[in-house]
Amino acid sequence: MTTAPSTKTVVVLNGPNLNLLGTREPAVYGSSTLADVEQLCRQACARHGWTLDFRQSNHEGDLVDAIHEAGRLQAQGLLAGVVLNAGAYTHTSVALLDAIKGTAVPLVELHISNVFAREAFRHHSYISPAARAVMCGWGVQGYAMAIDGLQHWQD
Ligand code: CA2
Repeated sequence: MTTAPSTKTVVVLNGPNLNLLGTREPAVYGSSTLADVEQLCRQACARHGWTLDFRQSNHEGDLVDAIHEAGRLQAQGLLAGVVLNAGAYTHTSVALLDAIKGTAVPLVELHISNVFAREAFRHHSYISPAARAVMCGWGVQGYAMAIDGLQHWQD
């Protein structure tokens, strides 16, 4: 007897301070809250029949652990992909770079704002060399666009 395949999961990871979304700096990040972003992601996943695992952490190690978890899903053929907004860790974290390289998860690096139109320290990303795709400047709608884009990487 064959068992029905489990649905694939999209892991959306949000780094430090993104829990403050919608409460400050609306000119840079818009007025949507992180709960609104989760809702957008849930709708996008529903379009593709995928399960959503949506998380935010202010702690670098939690994000590393979440990427390792995604790697285990990937090994079981149950990962559609990872969308990572690492926040300020984008510009500092060799640990996240190593986690992405070490797990080889298909990952979209995402930023709400156009980081290249901002301060010079935001122009460098430790994550980009290990990401399959990089998106910035589309506002929170970028999350849904990134999830839709994962469709192109499925077998
Ligand atoms: O544009 C993005 O999505 C960023 O990843 C956001 C990070 C920033 O450090 C990156 O350079 C670009 C900051 C996230 C903090 O989000 C806040 C939102 C509202 C109020 C305060 C912080």
